[in-house]
Amino acid sequence: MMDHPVTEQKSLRVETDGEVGLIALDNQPVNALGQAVRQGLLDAVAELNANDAVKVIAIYGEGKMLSGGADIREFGKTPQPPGLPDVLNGIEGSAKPVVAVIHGVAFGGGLELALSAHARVGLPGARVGLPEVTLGLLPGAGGTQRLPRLIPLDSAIEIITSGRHVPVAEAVELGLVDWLAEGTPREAAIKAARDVLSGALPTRRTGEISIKPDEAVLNAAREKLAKKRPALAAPLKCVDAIAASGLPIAEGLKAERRLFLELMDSPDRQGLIHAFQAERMVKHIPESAAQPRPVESAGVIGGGTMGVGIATALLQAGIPVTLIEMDPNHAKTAHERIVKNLDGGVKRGKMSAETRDQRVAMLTAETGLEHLSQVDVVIEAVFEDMKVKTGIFRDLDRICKPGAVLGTNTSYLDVNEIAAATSRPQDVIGLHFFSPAHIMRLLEVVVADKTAPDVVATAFAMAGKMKKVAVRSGVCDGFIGNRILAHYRMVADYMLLDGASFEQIDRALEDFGFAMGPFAVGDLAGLDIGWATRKRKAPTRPAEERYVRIADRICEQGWFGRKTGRGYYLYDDPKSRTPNPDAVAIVDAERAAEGISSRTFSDDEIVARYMTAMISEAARVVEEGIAHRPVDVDAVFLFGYGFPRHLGGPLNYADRIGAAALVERIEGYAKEDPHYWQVPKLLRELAQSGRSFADLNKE
Ligand code: T1G
Repeated sequence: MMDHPVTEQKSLRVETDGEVGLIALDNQPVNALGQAVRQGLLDAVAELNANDAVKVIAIYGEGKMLSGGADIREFGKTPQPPGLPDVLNGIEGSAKPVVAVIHGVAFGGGLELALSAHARVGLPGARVGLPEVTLGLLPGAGGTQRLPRLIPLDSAIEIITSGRHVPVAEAVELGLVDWLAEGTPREAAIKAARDVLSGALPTRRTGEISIKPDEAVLNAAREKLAKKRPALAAPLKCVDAIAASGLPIAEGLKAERRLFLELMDSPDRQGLIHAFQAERMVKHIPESAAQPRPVESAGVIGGGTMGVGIATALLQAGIPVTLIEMDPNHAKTAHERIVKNLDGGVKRGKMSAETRDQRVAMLTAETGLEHLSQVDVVIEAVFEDMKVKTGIFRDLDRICKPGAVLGTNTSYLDVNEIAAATSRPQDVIGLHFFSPAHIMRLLEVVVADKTAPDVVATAFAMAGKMKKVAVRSGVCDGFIGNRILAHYRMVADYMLLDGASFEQIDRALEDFGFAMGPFAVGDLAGLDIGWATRKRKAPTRPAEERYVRIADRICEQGWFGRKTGRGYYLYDDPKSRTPNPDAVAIVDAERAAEGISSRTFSDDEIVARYMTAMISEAARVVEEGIAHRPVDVDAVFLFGYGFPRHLGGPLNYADRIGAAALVERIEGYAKEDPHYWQVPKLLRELAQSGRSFADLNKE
């Protein structure tokens, strides 16, 4: 029952209920702790402390969660007082006891808010975490000082340096949350406040607890983090901040603030936050307003690696699947492989055993397309051959119910041509999954000329259910990712032919931040894939294009990489990566055949040429409207190609070099090869106007 609605404002509500003062955050969708919320909290705590009727204060969140933390959109801008540390110190310093209710999530500043309260209760299913390190930061509002005061040091270090989400039950076990409550957040807040008054719920100011962090534990953490690649600054600074929790709280908070501000200025913070925002910005597309069609059931055609992966991903999202294969044996094998994938999810703790059983029961593997007559979505994942695909789509046109979405998983074929094989091109769309499709998050949604807006919206809604990062792409050879990949792979081959070893090129790019260099990636994926693409493109390859035959020569030996035990490298010992001497000999022979006298490349030059090729083709992809914005290209490479997350994606990284410098670089390279190295129109425009790719994201 509400006694007095005292102050009501957009982002926070204060009321009293007898002796209980209630503060409700209400800044949807994530109760981000923006300026209005911070000011509201400070005023509310003061107001309730001045209200003699109030004996205890409880803070909770409206909507889905307590709070998702500081407002990320404020970063990099002039800080608006009051700062969050001051607000939280005000809560901890409250003369009257303060209890916080955690429901949904309490992440970053949201958890720090709870830590500054004098007690905490959690609702079932809640999660807590300090993910600042994943944004290139550290908990900057007391998290590094208060968490080690409440839970064991090694747990505090692990939670802060990993940024992982901690289930509320574990948080209770650790002593981070006092106990599990029930009811709505408001009910739990009133109950917890009353428990404080009765003495059932003990309270204490976290900052008044004194601890002596064990140096050996801190140093062990530092050693472990120093070995990580790429070596980012944030995790180590987290440990330095935690080390200061042995000081009195006011001094420890000063140390934390200094370290936080150092990270706030770092390029890693800019890149990681751009990556965080990219994952969300790409959901906003021209077709966002269209109403998605329901997806209650799906059909997958083809039980190969892709079909099995896609079917697994659909089942993981709770979407029943009918998988069609050519004959009962293939259907059975596909069924077994999908079940094995689901069992893997249980083993990795991603899925409970009962969920796994439910999902297996949602899988049917059949022969005959007529089984797909009632499904809402079909995803074709058969051999990459236009004749085969158009034949299947003609059959689907006859069999599937009106309004069924007809998707193709082709990785480069013309979706317009596939759509034209049906009488319903508006229902046809490209759904390019990345292998393994039940693990890789990227999904390129390829919009053909006649694809209906609600079909695009359906693809994005389905991708959301599958926890995929869907990126809208136009129709071209290779869509966004593979089209750009072809370019920087070609430049890597040019450098190989001109004198850099494939080992040096791989290492240079791994030192830059890629998990694997291009030649190692080729060996992993299978060199025959690129070989098939090059053969397909051969008839239309311009005569003046420089062509490197090294990869073809390696493939002609049947060396396709890991799957054949050798490619650029030897794989007798799966742990090592030894250059294949026969591949080195092929490189030497090709240089000799081309009359090339090898030159040396510095690692910096290797990275510069490789990245300039990636950026140039990415600029063309944006210029042609194949990608909706630069950030869409960034998302493709962050979520599908292992681009270093702290660099934020190819075009975010391009802004660090600057368009003018990139134009200059390309003009320099063009002196050696004017056909390949041409300045993209968009890049020249940005250079001339002084604008950036980031500016284009805002348009
Ligand atoms: N600030 C501003 N906007 C945010 C936000 C935040 N912290 N979190 C999410 N949004 C936006 C998001 O961009 C999207 O916008 C919408 O809210 C819904 O998000 C001092 C410095 C909380 C688990 O790192 O993990 O605190 O696309 O789609 O799936 O120490 O958002 O609709 O325009 O993700 O329900 C630390 C980040 C900040 C948490 C909700 N906090 N957020 O997931 O919704 S740094 C984080 C999340 C900090 C202090 C430090 C998730 C979520 P739009 P969504 P969701």
